[in-house]
Amino acid sequence: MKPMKIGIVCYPTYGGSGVVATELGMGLARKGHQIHFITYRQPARLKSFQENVFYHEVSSADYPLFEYPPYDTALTSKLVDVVRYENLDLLHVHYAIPHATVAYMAKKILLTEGRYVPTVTTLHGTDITLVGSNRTFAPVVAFSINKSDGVTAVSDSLRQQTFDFFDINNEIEVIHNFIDFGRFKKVNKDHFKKAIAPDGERILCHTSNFRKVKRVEDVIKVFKKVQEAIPSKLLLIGDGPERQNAEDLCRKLSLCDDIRFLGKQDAVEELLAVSDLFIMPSESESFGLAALEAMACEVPVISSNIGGLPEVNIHGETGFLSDVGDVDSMAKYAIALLKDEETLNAFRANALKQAKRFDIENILPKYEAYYRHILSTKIYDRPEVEL
Ligand code: GMT
Repeated sequence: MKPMKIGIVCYPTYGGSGVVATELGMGLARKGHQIHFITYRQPARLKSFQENVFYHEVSSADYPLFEYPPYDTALTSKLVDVVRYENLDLLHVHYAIPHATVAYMAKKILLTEGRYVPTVTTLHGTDITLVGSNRTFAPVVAFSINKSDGVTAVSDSLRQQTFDFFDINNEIEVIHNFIDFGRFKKVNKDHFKKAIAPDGERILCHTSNFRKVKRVEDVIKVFKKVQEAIPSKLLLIGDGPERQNAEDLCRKLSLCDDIRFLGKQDAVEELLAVSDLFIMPSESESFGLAALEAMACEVPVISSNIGGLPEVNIHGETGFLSDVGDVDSMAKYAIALLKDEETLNAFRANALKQAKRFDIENILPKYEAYYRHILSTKIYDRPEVEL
């Protein structure tokens, strides 16, 4: 089949949506498609040269008159330019705000030149849940979703939430997050394990951007209870607004010797490889990519039961699910797993088996098929053309 030329717009940070967008683009490029990333900074995971991958930086003019640089306008102009000159078949934008809105504007501009570039929007969660608490964005988000040629959500839960929060008259296809087993797999890092846990302590792990929704303090409270029952260490990977509060709590609970704040790490898989248990007590999580990364490295997960987490972490098989904030229950499950090697090993195997369902090799063809489906829609069936 003919390779496609696809423009990808995302937030280029370490966040899950940027990771998914970048890994998706790189995976599609490996399959021969031509991928153009259009972002304000080189995506964190787009490090080295790769065939079929192009990067276009968006820089917004900073005139003294403007209090805020007009990023949306700059991005629109860049999209128009790249679609025109690279002859893109389709734009895939990650996040409704502002990307789907901007893509709509670019589409309308290109239509005045007689060129129709279909847009696909992927919803990742915060664009939907944030608006759940700030209704002023709702008209723009709903409009942008309804005007996308295709919409995907990263979990069944997020799809349902989108219909619940907004007035949506478009279809939403669920295409789950995915994992690259070429990178995320259990490898032998025994020397590393010895350095972190010299007396054979269990190793618990949490990775996030330390936003309030991640409830990092709950991770520490769970760890405190686990440590009272089983000698253990805790690795906290990532950084963000709640880091100071988390450090303060460690000091208050006298846990500083057993908790390591590692900051942002590129090789998360090496830390997961030495971990026995992953803790994700989030109060909002549309999928939980970090949990999937842990499971791919054979690490069972103790998580909250909100959002898309039950689609990833299977209660009593790959780990356990508890209500948000129920640290007693999370600690009880963690101890049950960590105290028994046989049970832990069974859960490790189940975690890997479940992660395999989300292998990038299975998910990439879903995106390809979805793009081809969107591209096959006849021009006169597209509502934009009459507007
Ligand atoms: O979790 C974050 O704070 C980052 C956020 C993002 O927008 O980059 O992640 C969201 O998208 C990921 C990829 O689809 C999902 O796996 C995360 O669950 C989701 N985060 C939330 O819903 C809080």
